[in-house]
Amino acid sequence: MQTARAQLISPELHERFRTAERVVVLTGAGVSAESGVPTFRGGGNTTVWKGMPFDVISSATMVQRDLPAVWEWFDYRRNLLKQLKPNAAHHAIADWQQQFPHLTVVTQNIDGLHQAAGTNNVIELHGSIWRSRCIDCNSRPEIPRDERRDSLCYECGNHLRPDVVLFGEMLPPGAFELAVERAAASDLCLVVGTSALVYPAAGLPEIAKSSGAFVCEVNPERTPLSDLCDEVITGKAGDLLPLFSQ
Ligand code: BV8
Repeated sequence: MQTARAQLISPELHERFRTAERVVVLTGAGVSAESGVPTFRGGGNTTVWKGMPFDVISSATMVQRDLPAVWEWFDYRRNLLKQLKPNAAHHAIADWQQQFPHLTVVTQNIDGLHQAAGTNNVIELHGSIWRSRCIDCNSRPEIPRDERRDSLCYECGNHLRPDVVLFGEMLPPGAFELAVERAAASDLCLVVGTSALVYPAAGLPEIAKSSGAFVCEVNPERTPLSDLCDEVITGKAGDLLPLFSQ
């Protein structure tokens, strides 16, 4: 009787997974879906907050126009996250640190669940919901889980904003460059739970592919990246990722 793994993961991917040295894992909201974190797009709908599509409330323009409204959106999501835990997909990825000499986890997620599962040196392309940033002196205070969030900077007294990358804003200095470097040096690139619509993050698998890496997508739905991939595994990350190391 063929094991579940054998049915879902090709002998070639299994061999690549067994022998890979340099692995890059790019994740999106889908890897946190089984933890209860709402995704942005799913079932054809796009997340709307108080009548605004998420890429409007999560935009640089909105910070200029109405910072309290932006905070209300991120405070709501942070309070949701407080009860949520990493799922089997986050834990599988964390365990891969023991298997691969060079594992780089690049995430678009701001939820901190990879780190909560024990993954080190996560490249947070879009920042973190657990940090604020001063709009003037750029200090980045952590937001304590169980205390009220400060709205003014301790250093200079100016307003704090969420330390996340909003639409129309540059990614954190060096983060994307490091992700590109690792993707270009990788021999296996796993793309997990992303609709691959937001750039420049969605451009990373192509960089890995054009540098010779084997690219595999894990997602219940096809994405604009599926045709580029050497292998597409259709299903939930929490069900599938633990199978890779079996
Ligand atoms: C910038 C933080 C440069 C805030 C986020 C090129 C072409 C077109 C547009 C652009 C381009 N270059 C730049 C742009 C503009 C824009 C962009 O890409 N727009 C898109 C909408 C077209 N990009 C930017 O603005 C970026 N900045 O380019 O700066 C610049 C700046 C100034 C001047 C000159 C140049 C900044 C983008 C970052 C924005 N911030 N997040 C917040 O969280 O609110 S983006 C946010 O949305 C997420 O971080 C993520 O990146 C994206 C959501 O995508 P996913 O994570 O993939 O989630 P989604 O719900 O869409 O999909 C979930 C998937 O999981 C689905 O496929 C589903 O099937 C799957 N799934 C569901 N369940 C499971 C599952 N998979 C596995 N298991 C499951 N159980």
